[in-house]
Amino acid sequence: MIEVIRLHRLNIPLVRPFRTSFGTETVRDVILVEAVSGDGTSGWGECVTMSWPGYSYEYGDTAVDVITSHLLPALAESDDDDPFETRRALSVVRGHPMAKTALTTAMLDVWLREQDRSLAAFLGATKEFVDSGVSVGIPTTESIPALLEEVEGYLAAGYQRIKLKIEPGWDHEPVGAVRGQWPDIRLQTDANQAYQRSDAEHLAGMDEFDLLLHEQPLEEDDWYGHVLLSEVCRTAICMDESIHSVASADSALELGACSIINIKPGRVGGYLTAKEIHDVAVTHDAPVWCGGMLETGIGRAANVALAALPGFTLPGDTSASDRYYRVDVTEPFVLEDGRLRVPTGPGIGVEPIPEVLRDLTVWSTELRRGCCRPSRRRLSRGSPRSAAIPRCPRPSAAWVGR
Ligand code: NPG
Repeated sequence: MIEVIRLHRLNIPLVRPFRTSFGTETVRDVILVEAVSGDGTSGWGECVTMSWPGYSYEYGDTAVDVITSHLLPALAESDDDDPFETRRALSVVRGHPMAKTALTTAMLDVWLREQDRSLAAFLGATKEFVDSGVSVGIPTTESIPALLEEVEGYLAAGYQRIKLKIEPGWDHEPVGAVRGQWPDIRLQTDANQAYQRSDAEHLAGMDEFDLLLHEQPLEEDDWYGHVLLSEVCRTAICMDESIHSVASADSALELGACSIINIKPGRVGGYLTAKEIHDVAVTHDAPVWCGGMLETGIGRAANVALAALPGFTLPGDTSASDRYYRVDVTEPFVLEDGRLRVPTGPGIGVEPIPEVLRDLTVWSTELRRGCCRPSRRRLSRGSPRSAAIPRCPRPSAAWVGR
């Protein structure tokens, strides 16, 4: 049984700013959840929230609040660590899939380690390596030569597919320039909801670049808009932000809103649901691929295990650690012939390097069964977020800060 939950909040500088249509990230504000069982086994999960609600409504502070004030109390009555039961118990909290994923992955990691079983085997992985793609942000200079130079570096490193972030004003020209320079590479775009239905013809103008897909061109709840766009564009439409569940994946494929799905465990509430979405897509004959959220080695390890399932037929945003970080929290993931090796050790197969974890941590807290009030905080470096840590609305529930 899980007796202790620790939250570790880290700030890790990115090797280069990552600009998307919703904002620019220069430092990854990441929360790692550590679950510790009665016999001292630790398991790890990564929370993929950003520090602000740009990609979704969740962000770091809401994740800390939801985990401490709502998710842990929801588990207070349960002494069953079975991952399906844990998911069921947490369903009383609506939404907040990233917070749920972080907590449930840490618990799943403990559960698997205690059975000496890998996450990859548990999910049904069939591959030893997964193909790596890379996501290329909008250059902060908006310079095409800078973009081409960055892409060239990734291709030289062996990446098997290039994804270009686009937005109105940064689309045809950069995409055409990359296609012009490399006529044969696998190339796709990601708009992060930056376009409108009225942009359909404009987007269809990129069909000539022979792209694998356009990812999430329209707002996440514009289902009909995506159906219309799928009819106008020859390029396949892929959904990311719109897909939150097995039902939404099934609906999107059934309605023709998209023909490809980007599966991100953090967006759908965990690895069990991510696997079930994969299974549904397979029944539709729809390819899926594994998205990325600038994960450290903790989240990356679990994503690579998922991407090793047979329906993941397109290269994912499963890049090497050095795409984002000079120093990763775990042993780094490195490209081997444009692929990453699937971890085979128990659980997620990796853990943080203690000194690196210590050096990058800006805040942490520990909760024990007994009450859900996170009473003690440690701030190893200045962090304004400490003030935002919530008071528990249900002080009698069963987790206590130390
Ligand atoms: O390789 O980890 C990665 C990042 C891939 O482009 C990527 N992620 O919209 O898919 C996305 C985007 C993202 C990054 C979204 C950070 C949210 C936060």
